[in-house]
Amino acid sequence: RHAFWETQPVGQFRDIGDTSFPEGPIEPPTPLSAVKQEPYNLPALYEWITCDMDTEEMCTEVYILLMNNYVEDDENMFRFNYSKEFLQWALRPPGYFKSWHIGVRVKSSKKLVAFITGVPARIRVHGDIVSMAEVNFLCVHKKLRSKRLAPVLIKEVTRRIHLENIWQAAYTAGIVIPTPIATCQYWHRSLNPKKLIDVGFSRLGARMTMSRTIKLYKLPDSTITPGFRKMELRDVPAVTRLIRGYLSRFVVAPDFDENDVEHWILPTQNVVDSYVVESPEVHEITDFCSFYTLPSTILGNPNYKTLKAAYSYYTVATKTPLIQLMNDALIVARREEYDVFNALDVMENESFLKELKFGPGDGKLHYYLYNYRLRHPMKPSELGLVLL
Ligand code: NHW
Ligand code: EN5
Repeated sequence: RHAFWETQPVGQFRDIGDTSFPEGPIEPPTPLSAVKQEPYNLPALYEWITCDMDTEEMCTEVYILLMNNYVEDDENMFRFNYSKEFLQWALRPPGYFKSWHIGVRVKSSKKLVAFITGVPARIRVHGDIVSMAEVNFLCVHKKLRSKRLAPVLIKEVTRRIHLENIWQAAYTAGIVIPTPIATCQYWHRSLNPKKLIDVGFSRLGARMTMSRTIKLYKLPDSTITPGFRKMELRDVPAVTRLIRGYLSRFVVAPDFDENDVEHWILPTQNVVDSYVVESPEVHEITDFCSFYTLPSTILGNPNYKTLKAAYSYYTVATKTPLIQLMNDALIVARREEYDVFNALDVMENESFLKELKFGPGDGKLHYYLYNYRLRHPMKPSELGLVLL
């Protein structure tokens, strides 16, 4: 069934429910000298490259490969269109390795036809902080699909991660492979319902007219929570304290320090947006919310080219009711002309989704760990990790 994944140190379907395995690494690390020193073989027409994401040229090549060949929904109506600025942000966090940004070119034409990446992260699983790679942006050009190139890319990124003495990884996918640690549901909150309906992202509900639908999703022009403002550099220590305290409740979550928060949470124009609540009385940061920007290309629509989507990222509410904080996030997203606000049912998100008029999407997101076994699969609400 899974000729490749059955050979890998991941939980196997046949072992589900078997609690005799201990939690933790499936295989021990090997000495670095035992890690293969040469890249895996590619078919003769292709060659490996390490992508220098500092250069505009390389970023543009990667951007174009993904724009034309990355993830689509099940009916091929939309395709993720990560921006160049987003890719630079996602791929160059504190301590990143350039050698983990891997491309495949056609030798003769030098055309980029495949890509895979890792970035380093400390991820806590129950009580253990594990050095991992977050693997993302696996992509093979549409014309080279089903030739078993993906397993070669995965083995090569694994090899280069091992060379940095890292032996575990976390990743997400829309497909089921051996074996998810959690399966999450995508939810969508319409901000621009007319466009969403026009492009086939959503449908007019039963007994609903367009004008009733627009009214249903209408939001106020300004936020409601006193002291709600964009996060600034000076907020990093307070936001780090909030997020560390909050994430400690979940079974799997990143172990963020101030450098990580500065990179991953501090606003970056058109990439990630974060808002804090500064209590007007004592000037203390009591809450924050964040979302990242990931547009999708609308495939084959004569009137619209892109769907502007915000994805809920990390949110911590200690004083403001979570529903009110997220409603303010919706208000700023609408004001900044996002068409839709997406969220997974991770962390405490279930508690606001229905009330704030999110509806379940047709997509699921499965979470995976490489070379780390969990004794029990998790509920989405036990997950404190959002991957891009
Ligand atoms: S998920 C998004 C993945 N990308 C896309 O869906 C883009 C559009 N599709 C494509 O480009 C986020 C191709 O269809 C791809 C597969 C390249 C997906 N994860 O070459 P073959 C991520 O980037 C397995 C894992 O013939 P293809 C996360 C598949 O099950 N495995 O297929 C990435 C089969 O193996 P099996 C996937 O369609 C995490 C084999 O590939 C997969 O031409 C990567 C078939 O290969 C997926 N999304 O190319 C794992 N899709 O055993 C990281 C297919 O079933 C692991 N496959 O026979 C950790 C590594 C680091 C460890 C460090 C210690
Ligand atoms: C992770 N780093 O399927 C990368 N998206 O629901 C891998 N559906 O947008 C992630 N099909 O339901 C891969 N509209 C997994 C995600 C792949 C992309 C994907 C889904 C998630 C999605 C939309 C459009 C469906 C178009 C036809 C959807 C319904 C919205 C509606 C709004 C009003 C209230 C009810 C729901």
